[in-house]
Amino acid sequence: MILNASGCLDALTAPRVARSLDAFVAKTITPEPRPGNAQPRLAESDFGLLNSIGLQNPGLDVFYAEVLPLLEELEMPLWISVGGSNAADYARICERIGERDSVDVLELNLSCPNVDPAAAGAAEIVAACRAVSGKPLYAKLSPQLPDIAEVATGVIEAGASGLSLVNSLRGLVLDEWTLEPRLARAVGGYSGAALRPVALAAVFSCYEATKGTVPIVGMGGVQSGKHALDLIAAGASAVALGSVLFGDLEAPERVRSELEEEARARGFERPSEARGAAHQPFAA
Ligand code: RRO
Repeated sequence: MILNASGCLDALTAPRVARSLDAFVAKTITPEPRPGNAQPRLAESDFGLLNSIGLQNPGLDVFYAEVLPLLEELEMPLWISVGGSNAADYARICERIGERDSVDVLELNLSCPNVDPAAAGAAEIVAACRAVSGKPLYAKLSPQLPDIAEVATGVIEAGASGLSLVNSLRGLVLDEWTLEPRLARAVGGYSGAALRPVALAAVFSCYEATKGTVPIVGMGGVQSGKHALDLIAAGASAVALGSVLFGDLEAPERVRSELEEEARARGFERPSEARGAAHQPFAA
């Protein structure tokens, strides 16, 4: 299964790529509109991209009335990314958006690097959302958690159905001559090729901690079918493409066919058969 990472495609570009994705993941929404952070918000860096969008979004009401109907026209499974500053914010969005049949999954963004962290703990947010919605809930976690596997098992116990691993890393890029930060807010979310080993390690340890019992969307620097296969071997059941989409809208199609070839070349009939191949078998 190949998805886009939240925030890397908007409702207007989506129709150009939608057919090559198994589901469309929308940019994170919050209860109230947010203008986002000051410009500049994007800077290229070695091996990746730094962003400081700052959760820019039209807010729940406008999303529900104007953006969701556009996404529904894609006639494909929709994953809606949910944000907020406390558990009640997340639950409010899950309750409202969760009513729609077109919405397959609510992805709880517990890891935006560009806004102040949620005051509530991850498990508390998941439990509040579980209480108001029967939809699958995926917890999107930060690669900077001191022990991501511990948080992963906590959110699963609190009612999450799956994990999205990982969000961007905090990074900084300085102007070559002025030595000032290239982003208005200085530090931003760093994604791209350099995130690959970090994402692999997170998927690997969360798969191990959950004994392969929950679905995991792996993401971080995927640019080829081999990168996707690595994440699947580490434990991902699906792979999402992020920054690669900014430069290459053909990437999902290409990665899908490369992934099938790379899996076959290693004796797997389907990529899904390679899930967990990087692990020793679990003790019975
Ligand atoms: O909007 C952003 O600045 C942002 C978000 Br919500 C996120 O989850 N990850 C990211 O790198 N940027």
